[in-house]
Amino acid sequence: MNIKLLGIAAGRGGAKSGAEDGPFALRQHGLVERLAADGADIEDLGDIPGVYETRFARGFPASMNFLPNILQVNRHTHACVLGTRRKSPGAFLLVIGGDHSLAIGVLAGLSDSCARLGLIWIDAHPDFNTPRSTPSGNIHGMSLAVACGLAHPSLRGIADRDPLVAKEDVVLLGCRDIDVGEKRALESSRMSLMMADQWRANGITDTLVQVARSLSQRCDHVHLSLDIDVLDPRYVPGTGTPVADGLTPDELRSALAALASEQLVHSAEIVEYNPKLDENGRTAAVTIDLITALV
Ligand SMILES: [Mn+2]
Repeated sequence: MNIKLLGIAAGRGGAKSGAEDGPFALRQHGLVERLAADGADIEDLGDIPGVYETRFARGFPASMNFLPNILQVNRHTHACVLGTRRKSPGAFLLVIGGDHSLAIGVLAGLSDSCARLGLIWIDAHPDFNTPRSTPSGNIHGMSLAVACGLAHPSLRGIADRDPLVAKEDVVLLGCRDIDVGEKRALESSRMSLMMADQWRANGITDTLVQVARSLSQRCDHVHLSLDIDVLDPRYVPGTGTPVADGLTPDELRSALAALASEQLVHSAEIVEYNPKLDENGRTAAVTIDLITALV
């Protein structure tokens, strides 16, 4: 498979620092060599820098921490993703993060380069807050809302398209921690959502393959956004917002391998690996295993 690997060192979307070092750390742990050893034809596009400031920007709403920084990263990401898609439409775009705010720029670039985007969002959190509903002001908890045309106009102005994806073309899987405002917004949007326990009861692999098949029937590009906190923190201590009772690496790895064997997704991002919080590279090893299964 022809893979374009793009690191996005986004680190201002969450409360804890360290996610910006994720792409560098995954490369240090041998990600590129591992993919090449599996026979992938891989071009490493390098990293987009993700942290431009050291302090909270003044003059911006407290409900959107580091907004100028995050806008800059996502504008850069949008241009890079759009350019890569136009130059190499047949290649698999593999994005490594970085915190989940980077999804805004990735989805902006994908949306501007396809006719109809499909999105599978695998995450312990739906990231469906708006500046009005957010309890923390952290933009990594708003990325999906932005993509669906909610949230602040500035975050929605990056792509030509708004919303970046139609709500009926989004499926959320693996959620375990939903804020009150998110719950209300998800219900009124009639978003398709499966909590982690439901997903397991319905079969992790079968469900994921069915979801991807149905999206690929109506969308010309299907993207997977994978937040590693969907896994149980016992296996991935190196992530900023852990939630108990998650999936095991084996469950997710099998499901991703099934997706890959049918080539049902055309791009993916794997986010929220934080090397500062990792224990002896355990989380990096699991993350690299998942990425390898996916491509
Ligand atoms: Mn997330």
